[in-house]
Amino acid sequence: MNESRPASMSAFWMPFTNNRDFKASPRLLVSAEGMYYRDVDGNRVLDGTAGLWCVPCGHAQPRITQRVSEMVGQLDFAPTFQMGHPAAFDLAEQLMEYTGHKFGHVFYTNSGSEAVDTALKIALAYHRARGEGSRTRLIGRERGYHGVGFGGLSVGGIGNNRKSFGPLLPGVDHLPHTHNLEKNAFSRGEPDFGAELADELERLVALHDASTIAAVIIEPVSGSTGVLVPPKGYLKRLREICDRHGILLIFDEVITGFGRLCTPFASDYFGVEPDMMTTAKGLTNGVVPMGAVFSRRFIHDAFMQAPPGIELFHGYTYSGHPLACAAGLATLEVLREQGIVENAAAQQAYFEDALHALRGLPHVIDLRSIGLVAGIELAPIPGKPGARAFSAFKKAFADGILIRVTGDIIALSPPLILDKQHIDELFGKLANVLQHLD
Ligand code: PXG
Repeated sequence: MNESRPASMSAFWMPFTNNRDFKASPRLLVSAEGMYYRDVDGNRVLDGTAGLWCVPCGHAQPRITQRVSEMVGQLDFAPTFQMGHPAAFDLAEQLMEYTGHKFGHVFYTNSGSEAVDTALKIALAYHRARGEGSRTRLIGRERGYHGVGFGGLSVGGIGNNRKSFGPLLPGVDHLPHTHNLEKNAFSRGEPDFGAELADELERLVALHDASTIAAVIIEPVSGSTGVLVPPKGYLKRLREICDRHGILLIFDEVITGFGRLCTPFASDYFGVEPDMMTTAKGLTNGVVPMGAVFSRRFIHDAFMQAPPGIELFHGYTYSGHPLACAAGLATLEVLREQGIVENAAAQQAYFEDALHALRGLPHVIDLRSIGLVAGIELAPIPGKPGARAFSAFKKAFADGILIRVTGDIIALSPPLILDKQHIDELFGKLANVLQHLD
């Protein structure tokens, strides 16, 4: 293993990174195991973010590592266009089982962004296949994050992600976001206020007419934009309005899927069933890139009415890559056999209490939590949005904890294998960081 510093950092154009700042004072990780990373100087760093929300079962999980190693020696690559390999079919069946057979089919991608674009394309093609080709409008939500493809960007609602790349897809509209600090600050779980914001969908239906609307896509809990938990009753109302008007409801569960809310999926937590669900990240425990779109049977059925031939002109070279399938199968085994989601549920109250104990520390204007996700909103430094949280991120890393920041919000989403000591370490060190922030 190469644990030395790279000779040059110039060539790698880093994603979503302040490249000049990073390269002036880099943070380099060289190994990982369980709840911890190790950096290039040999320091242990507690992973407060499960990588980028993608390692529910912890790092270097032995079963997953072993299965991927076996597969790479057995079948390094196999096409899935007019060909197949057993693991791709086995994983799909296992995923149907893990989601309680609420879905009938799964389409593989390599990332969350591709899963989102795939789901949007399936929604459009589904309506066309049924003779409702006028349903072309896609509806997202302000502050939503659905990856970085042109489809996901268009339905997404984060200004900085969109502003440099227009024109985006035409015929897109957005629901308002649900964040309301005046009414909902310091909520545990779903906030009380804001279910009626779902009725904005009725307003968009009145404006555009249902016959032009294909789908609504939302994150059940918004992650990247800073942990926005849906108000009580909001998602149920959205589901009802979609049903009333024949609009498909897509849940983007890229971060909420595979246990993050202490239930297998957010749809289980909220008791609301989407028509399609996009996933990635925890699907393979982050070990091999993979995304997947889950679809209810009636959607797939509509495509199977077409004359014989290719039913969906869509797919990726690496859809159902053998290594990703091996990682996915092993991840499901680990989730089931090692009670990973059950452990998350057992730690949840302690985690939530530890979070809310930060109330009163300097700059903290909100604490919010659901499952094993926590959001800590800081008052911005006037005229320098994001600077305070970014400084917290750097101090935290220097103190041995990895946190994520977006704007002036800190997001925590640790691996689900954590125990009380990890929670104490994470929040203890974070409190210290907050106490010493400018
Ligand atoms: N949908 C959602 C809801 C996501 O959170 C994507 C789609 C895109 O997935 P890919 O695999 O294409 O990146 C995401 C990704 C963060 C963070 O720290 C979140 C994501 C990615 C990187 C950082 O909040 N989510």
